[in-house]
Amino acid sequence: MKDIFKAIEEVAFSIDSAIKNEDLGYSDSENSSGEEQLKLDVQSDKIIEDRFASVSSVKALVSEEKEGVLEFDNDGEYTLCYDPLDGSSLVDVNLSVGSIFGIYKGELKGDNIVASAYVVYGPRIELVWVEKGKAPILYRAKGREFKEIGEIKLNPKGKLNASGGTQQHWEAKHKAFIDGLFANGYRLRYSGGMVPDLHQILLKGGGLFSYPATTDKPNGKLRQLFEVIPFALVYESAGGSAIDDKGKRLLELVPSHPHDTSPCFFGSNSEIEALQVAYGI
Ligand code: P6P
Repeated sequence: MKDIFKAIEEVAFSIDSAIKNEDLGYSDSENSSGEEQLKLDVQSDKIIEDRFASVSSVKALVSEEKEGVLEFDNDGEYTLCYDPLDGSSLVDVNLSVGSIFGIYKGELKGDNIVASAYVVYGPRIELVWVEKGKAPILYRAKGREFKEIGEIKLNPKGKLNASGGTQQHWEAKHKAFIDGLFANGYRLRYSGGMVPDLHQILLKGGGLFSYPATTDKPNGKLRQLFEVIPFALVYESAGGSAIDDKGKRLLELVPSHPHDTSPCFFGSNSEIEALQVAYGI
């Protein structure tokens, strides 16, 4: 998978350049989830598609920005499922955004993810890469190269609380649980960008990221293949936990459609255990 890692390094610099220099306007199209696409969404997706067309170990691409599967004519063994620019609507207020990559072997489901990566486009470009069975590794851009910084390990208990979703649509048990964390001194850290919000918890001592089932989004908002399962591999590999609202490991999800979503909770073990008690799961 070294060829995949190298391609992700290269597209990270290209997308970062597009963020900093290209038009922020809306395109005249929608993605598969019916969301209006920014020109940056479309451009980031093309950067990834063009680069991975020459990665011989990748036989197909599935993008959050497009319907269907793009098959390549090669003997590759992996399928790359990716969100090219998650949280792209935050670019026009100069907040950090990210790209998310899930590398799958075989059927597209949680059990079959073999590696994942994400890139954070912020004051610095940072990249986290994880292979199943190993610890996540943090890399930081210096000039036009990524330098390895070290392994990421989640503390058993943290102090940050990233509580997603519209609060007026939270279920009562979720609101009571989140209010309880704040009553116990947890600090709100939520930008509306999944990548920087989850990255911050990983690097700043742990805590909880939650995007629950809500009355307006009963299956949650975040996509299983492109966002939820890749980050579940990162969090479990860092020593934390990642579950849905029924207590199922997110790495056991089996999407019935490539754009299926799931309620999701990522965090240090202490906070996930507290959630399980509060939810009775
Ligand atoms: P809400 C960005 O649009 C995104 O897909 C994720 O990056 C982020 O975690 C979530 O939506 C934010 O959603 O409903 O809390 O604004």
